[in-house]
Amino acid sequence: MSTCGEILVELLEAYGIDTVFGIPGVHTVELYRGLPNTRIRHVTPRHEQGAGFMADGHARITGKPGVCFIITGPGMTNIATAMGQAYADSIPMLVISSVNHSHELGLAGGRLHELPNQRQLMSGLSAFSHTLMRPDELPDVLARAFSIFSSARPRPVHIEIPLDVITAPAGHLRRTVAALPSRPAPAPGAIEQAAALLQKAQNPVVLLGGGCSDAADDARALVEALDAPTLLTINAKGVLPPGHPLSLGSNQSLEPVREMVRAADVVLAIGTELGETDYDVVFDGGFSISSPLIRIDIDAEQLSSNYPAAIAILSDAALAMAALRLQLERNGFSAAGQGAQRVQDVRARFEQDWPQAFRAQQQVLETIQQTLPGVIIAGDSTQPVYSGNHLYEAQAPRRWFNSSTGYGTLGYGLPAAIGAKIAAPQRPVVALIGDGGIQFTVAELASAVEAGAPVIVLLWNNSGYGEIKRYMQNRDIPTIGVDIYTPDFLAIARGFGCHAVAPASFAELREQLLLAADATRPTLIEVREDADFITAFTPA
Ligand SMILES: Cc1ncc(C[n+]2csc(CCOP(=O)(O)OP(=O)(O)O)c2C)c(N)n1
Repeated sequence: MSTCGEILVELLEAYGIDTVFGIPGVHTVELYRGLPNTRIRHVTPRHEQGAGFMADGHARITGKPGVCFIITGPGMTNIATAMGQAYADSIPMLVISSVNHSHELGLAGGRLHELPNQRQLMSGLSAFSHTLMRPDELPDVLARAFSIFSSARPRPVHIEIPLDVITAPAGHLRRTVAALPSRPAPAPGAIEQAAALLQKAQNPVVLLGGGCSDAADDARALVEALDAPTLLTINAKGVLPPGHPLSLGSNQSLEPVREMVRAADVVLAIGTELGETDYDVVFDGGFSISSPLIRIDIDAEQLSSNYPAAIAILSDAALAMAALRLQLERNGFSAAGQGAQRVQDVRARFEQDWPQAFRAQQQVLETIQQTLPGVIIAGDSTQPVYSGNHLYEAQAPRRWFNSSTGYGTLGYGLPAAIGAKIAAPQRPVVALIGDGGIQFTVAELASAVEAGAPVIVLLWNNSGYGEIKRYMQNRDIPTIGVDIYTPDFLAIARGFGCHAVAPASFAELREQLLLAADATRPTLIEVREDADFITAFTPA
């Protein structure tokens, strides 16, 4: 008779899961018994944090949950950081772990991998964490998880299975997927109120967040109907196409943009938590909204956090934006036609003040985008990522994401890029990462080679924690702990079985990118901040 572990993988396949990231251990081997009976691919990272980041990168491309198989205890504490990043960025992730025998839970018996209360630890990092006490709970708990993934704000879900339950007979369980709820539609009255407010506005502003990633057409149609200057969070990059006349990019932290938001007579925020890492990357508390705020969000709690809403609409972003546009049309509304001009005026003011350091980094990013059309860039928390967050315009949603948002961890960029490449093998995928960040998860180069995921690692090497050093210098703090020893990354990458190059010009960078995009192995391209072709952009 099939065990609970075997039925679990059958059910995951039935829910459309095609990839699982995990490092097996004696506590999870029974999750693997049934895998060959499915078409699910197993990818082995070198650390559970890598598993979580890969699952996150995979989910950001597919929109489906990234799934991990993780051992009790150390496996779970290792993946906690990745769950924190996914939680903060609203990424669907399903973490299935083992836990000690059901009769041992909470007894502190000193069992292998035992944590005092693993579920309690994980419940702070997930939509919910459930201990499966009987195989019969399995279909319902999976239905709960996939209901969240399909129709609520996406978050990680953790399901832990005691060792005796993984092996318990479960052949009697139903193998079909549950009927999943559809996403909530907006209340008609709230849409009428919002339309009435927007129609009266002379200076509206629209703020689009990652919740609009799958609603680019509706978003574009709505902001054009409103003729409103529009800001995109970093996870919303690409919701408006590059060069769109109403787009102010992700520049919410720049003073001319903030002035414009303060001067707005109505602000419409959709699928955005209005959080610090998008609206206040300078950490000075300077972003504010003084006009009536209309919020649209799939998460009821979010509608009343950070900024109170005058009109709060609980809804899927696409459904609400389509309804709002229809209502404006019905009301015979046509916009004043000042939007593009307002955008141009504000852009002219902030573009003249770009920091000098942005120029070389912009050149690197433009070289990548022009050389590799359709590229996905998964970034870490490094200087060219910060400048790209301002400058880079993604061709489409889900093409630019990084860990400088939300939780803000280091070590994300490389494994997230591997997950993205596994999800979209036909696209070039670049990990944009610094010499500090890569040392957190560099061993995942081995996983990429093994998985046949030829990612391109663009390593920004400034021999230290550059951004933190700058931060210390600006505050007259001695620069302790930031000039770290950096190894020979080219030798390390080759040791892992990757190609490794250090271009000496932008022409060479282009050539290497093209070769890397066609390669069957990963390529590490090291760009040193002090290389001549980079410093050529810095004034003497
Ligand atoms: C897990 C974790 N530890 C520490 C930090 C603090 N931190 C943020 S950026 C940064 C510097 C990273 O250096 P590097 O990857 O070389 O990028 P650079 O700033 O030099 O461009 C540090 C230490 C963090 N964000 N996450």
